Amino acid sequence: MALRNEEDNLVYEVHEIVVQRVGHVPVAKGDFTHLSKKVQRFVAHCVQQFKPRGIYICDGSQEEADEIIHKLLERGTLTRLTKYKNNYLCRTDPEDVARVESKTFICTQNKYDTVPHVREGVQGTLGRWMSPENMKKELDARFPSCMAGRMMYVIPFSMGPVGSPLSKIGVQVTDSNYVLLCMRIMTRVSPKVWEVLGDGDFVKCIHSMGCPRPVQRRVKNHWPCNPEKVLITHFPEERKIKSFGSGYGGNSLLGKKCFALRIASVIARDEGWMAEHMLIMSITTPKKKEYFVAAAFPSACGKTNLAMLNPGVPGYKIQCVGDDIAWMRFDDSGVLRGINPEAGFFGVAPGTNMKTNPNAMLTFQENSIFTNVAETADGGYYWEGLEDEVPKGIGITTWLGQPWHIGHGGKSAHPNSRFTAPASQCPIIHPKWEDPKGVPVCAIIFGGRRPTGVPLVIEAKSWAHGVMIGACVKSEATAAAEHTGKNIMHDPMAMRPFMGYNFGHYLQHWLDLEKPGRKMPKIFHVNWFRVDENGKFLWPGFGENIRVLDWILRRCDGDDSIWQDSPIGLLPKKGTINMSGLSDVREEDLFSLPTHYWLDDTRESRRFLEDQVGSDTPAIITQLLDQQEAAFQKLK
Ligand code: GTP
Ligand code: SPV
Ligand code: MN
Repeated sequence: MALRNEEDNLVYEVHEIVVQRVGHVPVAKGDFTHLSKKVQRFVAHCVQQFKPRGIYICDGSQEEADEIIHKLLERGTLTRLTKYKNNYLCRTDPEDVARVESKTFICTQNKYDTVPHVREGVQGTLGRWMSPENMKKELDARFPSCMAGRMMYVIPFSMGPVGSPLSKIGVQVTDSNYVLLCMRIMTRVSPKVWEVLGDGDFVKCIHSMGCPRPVQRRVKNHWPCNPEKVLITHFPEERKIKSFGSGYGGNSLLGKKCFALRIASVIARDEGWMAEHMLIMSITTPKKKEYFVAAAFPSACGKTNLAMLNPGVPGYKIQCVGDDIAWMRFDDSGVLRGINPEAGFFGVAPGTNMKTNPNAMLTFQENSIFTNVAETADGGYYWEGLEDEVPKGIGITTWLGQPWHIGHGGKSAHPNSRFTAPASQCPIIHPKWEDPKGVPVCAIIFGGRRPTGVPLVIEAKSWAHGVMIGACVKSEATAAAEHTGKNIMHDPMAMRPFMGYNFGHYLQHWLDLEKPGRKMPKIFHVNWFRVDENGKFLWPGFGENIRVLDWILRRCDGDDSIWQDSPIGLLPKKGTINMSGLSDVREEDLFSLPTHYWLDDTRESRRFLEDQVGSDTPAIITQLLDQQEAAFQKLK
């Protein structure tokens, strides 16, 4: 049918289009019939259960992003940061600002597939298990009709380069368009994913803010969520994730911690590889030799900063492969090769500035989303650490929307406020960061925030000893998740919140990776956070960490003149870490091993493993701790 005006010119051509429907629910965008049968079944099941008002099948295009951003600006969920190109500020409901570990569960038929046999009477901290039957009750109290009145977005995404043999595919449904925008940055969202998937299996990712219309609670900051009913649950056997009530990063961007660590660690165990909470970086030395290292630090302990380090010593070149998650496997020639399964950075904002991390700053000048940071009167972002990088005296609005200025008490940005930025925009992103084969990893570095006792760097004496060191990783608690516990917390392998299966089995999996013919990476432990008697950091950190990396790489090259033995591992011989140009570094204090501290620490770590991993602890780990204790006993 054609509509004509008086002069008989064609005004509109009107086509008869049939709106696709799944049940009664219209498909607002995309072609449902083009999805594989498995995806159709998954989506149809979600529609039936969650009762959205429409289905929006995402294609990852820029037009799609523009449309969603426009909608969110209009609604007030996003504010344009006019100082930059295509940068946005988002303020969440103040009750939804971090991962919620106490509401994060793994469901398997057998409890001990998920959690270790803890000592009797002990509350386990390495993973939370719930039986599928009990979980079903919890889910039934949340998910039916949870998307009423809202659009359901269907997001096809690849963790790792689309089509790479090391990559895995997920499909996320969500009723949050903020989550969609962040997933587009953090993962690879594209129709090519459907092609690569064919009729294959995918990780089923289900996310709802848990706030159907008409809303039952007062919505703050245009951020409908449901803090009382948050639940993040994983079914590793079915490769399925269900997350309810929160829109915050690790709770809602399901490709990240839920898939790339918890589900993937189970797949990795089954297939003989590793899914780890690690950065991957390349270091080219003044001699022009390139090395790749991976490093595991607990949340908010310095991975992003190390991955993008700006060297304090001339002659080194750093390139970034990934800042949070590494998937690694030994290739046919016995070399450990790693990829970064993500496509973006979800980085801690406070502390980031042109001195500490210029490469991160340059990454998020455009196409980025800032969550729970403060805003300057000239349309810029602001957080603690940017004091010297904004116009003097500028007016600031806090993350809670209050007027504020530098020197005012309290914090302007939430301590766990974050930037979400495309990795491709990082000025030092490695040319091989998307290489499907991955990069060869020669060293694995553990670390944490250890204010006392722990030296700047330690080298493990063997692979098994390195696994023990990893199992004993501890750190001061940070704002990355809600915490009720002690100040120094165990975070073995920096994986405590992200374990997908029994931690004892996980340690055994690590030990079993050592096989004849494999070039096992050397394992190290670093600590940038030791403080003096006044609580001041003993080590300048950030760009100066290159000095420690340099020592580590010389050890990887087999330099035997730079180490000395100690009960906890190999330490640098005095004078073998380049300290030139650094004033007032108290080397003695940085490297001291107080006997009483270490006797206590060793016993405490063994006790932790006995309590928390119990009979699932591999015997070699306990033996190594016994040896360590005996060595310190002799020194007493
Ligand atoms: P997640 O994204 O939560 O996994 O954190 P992360 O491990 O990537 O930590 P990130 O690099 O974002 O650093 C967290 C905080 O530690 C920031 O406030 C940094 O400024 C601070 N930090 C990082 N590296 C150093 C360092 O070498 N020395 C000191 N003193 N602080 C550091
Ligand atoms: C972490 O806590 O380690 C993070 C942030 O990287 S989140 O994605 O929220 O888990
Ligand atoms: Mn992290």
